Amino acid sequence: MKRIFKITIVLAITATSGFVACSNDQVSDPVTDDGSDSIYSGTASVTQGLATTTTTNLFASGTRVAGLGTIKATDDTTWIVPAAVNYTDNSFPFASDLHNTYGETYTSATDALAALDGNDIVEIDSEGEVITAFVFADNYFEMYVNGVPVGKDPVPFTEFNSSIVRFKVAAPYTIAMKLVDWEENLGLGSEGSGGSAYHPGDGGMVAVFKDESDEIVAITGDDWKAQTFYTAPIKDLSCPTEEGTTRSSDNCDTADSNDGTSHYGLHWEIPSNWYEEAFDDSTWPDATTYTNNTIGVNNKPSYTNFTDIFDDNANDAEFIWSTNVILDNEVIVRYTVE
Ligand SMILES: [Ca+2]
Ligand SMILES: [Ca+2]
Ligand SMILES: [Ca+2]
Ligand SMILES: [Ca+2]
Repeated sequence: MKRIFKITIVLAITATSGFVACSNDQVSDPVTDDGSDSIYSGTASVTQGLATTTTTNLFASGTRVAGLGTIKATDDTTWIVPAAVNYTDNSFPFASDLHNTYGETYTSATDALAALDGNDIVEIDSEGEVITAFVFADNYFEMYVNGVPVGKDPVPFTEFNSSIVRFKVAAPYTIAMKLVDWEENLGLGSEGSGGSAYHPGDGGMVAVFKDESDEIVAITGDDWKAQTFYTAPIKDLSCPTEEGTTRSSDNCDTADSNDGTSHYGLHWEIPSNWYEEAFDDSTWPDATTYTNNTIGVNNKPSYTNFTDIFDDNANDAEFIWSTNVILDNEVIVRYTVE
């Protein structure tokens, strides 16, 4: 009787294990650092480890290396990291400098504007008004208005810079920006910092839009929309959560690491018409705001020279990003000026 009983137990365990393994195969279950199985439950494509470098450095004179790479996910999709950008596309105009240590470094917005001859103004509506945007992004932005490229950041990674973008448009109009928190360890969402080779850097973007009368017509804040499309590093695939369209990594560890080579990345496909006026962003999460201290701009002249713009007493623009300013590395924000 005992012997038969034992055989029965063994068969039961085998059957159970077989069922679990079959289930795991269907979700391409990777293995976490500690070797334990971890089933990812979200909607992203999951990558693990370092990407293959495709562009060594977009901006050779920059302090940190601004590379691009590709990486294949467990579902066989391939992703460009940290983001597909138009940096080398000559038809996408560069923004003008407010403060750029590789270009012009103005001490006031007035001086920066005085240096412009008008050729920088992108015309969207011939009957429109010239709008001037002041932008500081950690680290990189591409801006569209009504689907028209109006300005891209001349410095993809570091040093930190700030920019002016001017365009002629009639209200209402929609501002759409691709924002990238750049990375040194491509696909891993991290960079060297403070003795750690795998420090997850942070993002953040602030912008102020003024009309021809120098009146503010728009500022960044929580009335913008923000969605993340690339989140890394993820150390444990059980930490990300999703609720509605919100892709949260608030439960995930952001600590530095000395070995991030096995960390994961989460990638979501960007809608092809994300920059168009007609794109429906109504279901996207609202932007999350961050303080100057959180972003760490108080020692950066590209910010502090222009606090009369970025920290206007009566109408203070706030840094925005998606819900995780550290782990979300490619974010799209949108706002319609009525
Ligand atoms: Ca930049
Ligand atoms: Ca980051
Ligand atoms: Ca950054
Ligand atoms: Ca501010």
